[in-house]
Amino acid sequence: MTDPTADQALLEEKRLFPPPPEFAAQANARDPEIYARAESDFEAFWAGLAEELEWFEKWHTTLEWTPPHAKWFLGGKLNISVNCVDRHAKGSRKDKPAILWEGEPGDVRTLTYEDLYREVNRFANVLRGLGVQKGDRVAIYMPMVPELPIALLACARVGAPHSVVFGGFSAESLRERINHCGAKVLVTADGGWRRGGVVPLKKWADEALEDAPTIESVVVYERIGERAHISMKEGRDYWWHELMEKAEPECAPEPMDSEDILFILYTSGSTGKPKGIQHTTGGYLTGVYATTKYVFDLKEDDIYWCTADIGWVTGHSYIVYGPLANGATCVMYEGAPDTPERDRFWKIVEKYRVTIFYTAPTAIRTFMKWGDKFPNSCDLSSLRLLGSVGEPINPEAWIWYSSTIGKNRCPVVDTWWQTETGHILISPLPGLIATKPGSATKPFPGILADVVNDQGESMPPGRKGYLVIRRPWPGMLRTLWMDDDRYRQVYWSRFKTMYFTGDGAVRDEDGYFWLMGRVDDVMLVAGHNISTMELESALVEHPAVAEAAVIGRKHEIKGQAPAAFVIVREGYVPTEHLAFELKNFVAHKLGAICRPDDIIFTADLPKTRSGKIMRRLLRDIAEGRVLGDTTTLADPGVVASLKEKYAGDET
Ligand code: 6R9
Repeated sequence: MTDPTADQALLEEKRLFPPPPEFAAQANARDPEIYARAESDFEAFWAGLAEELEWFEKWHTTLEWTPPHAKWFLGGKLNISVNCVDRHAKGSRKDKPAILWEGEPGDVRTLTYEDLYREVNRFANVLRGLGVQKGDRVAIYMPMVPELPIALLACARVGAPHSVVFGGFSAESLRERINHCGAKVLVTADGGWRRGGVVPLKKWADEALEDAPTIESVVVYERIGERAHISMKEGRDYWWHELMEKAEPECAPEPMDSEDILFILYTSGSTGKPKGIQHTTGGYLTGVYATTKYVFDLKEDDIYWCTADIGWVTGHSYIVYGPLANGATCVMYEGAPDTPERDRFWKIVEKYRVTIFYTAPTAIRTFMKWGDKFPNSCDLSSLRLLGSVGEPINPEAWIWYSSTIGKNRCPVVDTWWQTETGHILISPLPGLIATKPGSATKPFPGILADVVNDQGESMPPGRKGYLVIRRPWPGMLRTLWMDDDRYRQVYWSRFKTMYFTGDGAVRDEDGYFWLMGRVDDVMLVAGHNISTMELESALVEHPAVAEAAVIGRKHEIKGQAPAAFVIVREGYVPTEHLAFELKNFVAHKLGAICRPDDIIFTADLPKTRSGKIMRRLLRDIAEGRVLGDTTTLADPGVVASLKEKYAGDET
């Protein structure tokens, strides 16, 4: 991780985008002093933000740090549903839309804060009626309908940690997660809509429950109706609407300790079973509230849309808790971006006059591939801020996003964070920080991030290392559910008092952070560290390339050799000649050492359902190994066809 030369290409990105003056003038964070203020006393900085929330009882101690365990706002009592719903519904935001929802088939619903209050209270009573008490776990397996955030908030109201399982996961993954957290109740739906078809959630849930002894009851929301063809099990399964009809309209919120668990969310580890990331109440809420306010510059009149699924942490923090804690109006969309047409997202932006739009690089690259005519045919003039999350965004995609979607008017915030971190840790504050395409820029105020070598020593600018966080932050995971040993081992064993992110990074002369992907995504080619991401960035700069995934495959002499899986843009033909040209293109751009040994053209790449390219599988394919676990793949068929290709027409 200490090769000084490998990262020059990224660091040569010199384009600088200062905050547009009219944006800067109105930004929530417009005083650069915010950084120095937070740095001089980070505990006081976070405490000041926590004070903007509603507490039943104030904390007596801001932070207790006994590495690797942190506690924030000790002694404080609050309820998150009160912060996200009651205080708006009981005040001036009563009639303000909280959720503007659009189903894939085109049906729409608007829930004001008062509506949300009513639904959350009722469902909280439903949960209590099913015997759910503070501390009991509730598993949630739902499509993107308003009842999903309602269920989360109702769990928070009664103090039951929720564990959301993404609706695209299999029965087996659902069962594994239910059993691991010992959930008492499952909330699901008869199905969801995806590209015009029905996602059979209840059917999969039934399969999962064949061997899930802790589940006592199942609540089923009716989204599909007849076409779902589901069966209800007497004494176990209840219809959402029937229980809601009978439920009392008011439910007293459980006074939660700051450190009581809010949720458990499973995330895949590089080895072994998924990890149950455990988040608590006071610190998490403070972190998501503050980052939403300052990174997304959220204002009273904004129409905010985060396109993630609530099954992922991005949806937890930036569809549900962060925006609602700020009293925002959020757009929520159920389905696919190309149903019925490839302009669906832009149609939604136009229709609801979305002002803040937050999506992932993989989506951005897909939109690029589809071509400009789709966004160009819609009125995107309402947009004022764009966000990106999930993986490093290559400069090409960043520029496309900024120009084609943002019309060079909107700041782009590239936000780095993890399920574990709970909220954004590295990102520009859009009114203060000049952005550079491909860089997440600077740590959020109060966050002390660093790039270190194996010995934990800070690396000078231009030298690659591991991204670590040197001091605790409010929304950090507290441990792994039922596995504190693994928590210590995964995050705190490499560097004892610094949080190990598992990501590689490099800082430039201006102190900007450039994320290099997971450290296991770094190739060692003839002794040189080369980031797969750097090669990918280079490849997508070629006009013929829509998307590229690069891995290091075993090589007798060089140790590892770069192999590139490439999707060509519409209008280009994948030929041997093009493969040759691409190899030269990369060699020319990054140096001969980076020249890919293999170019494999493909129509698609294996991605997790959250859109991350599964490089581990690509490595297995390139090295001819038996494929490991593919259960988290969005489309397992992609792997089979790639395997065939690699063996067949390697170029
Ligand atoms: C929020 C989320 C976390 C991993 C993280 C990193 C990658 C996320 C990124 C980014 C570069 C960004 N990642 N955002 N890399 N720039 N803006 O995605 O959480 O699913 O837990 O993934 O995603 O590698 O370590 P999660």
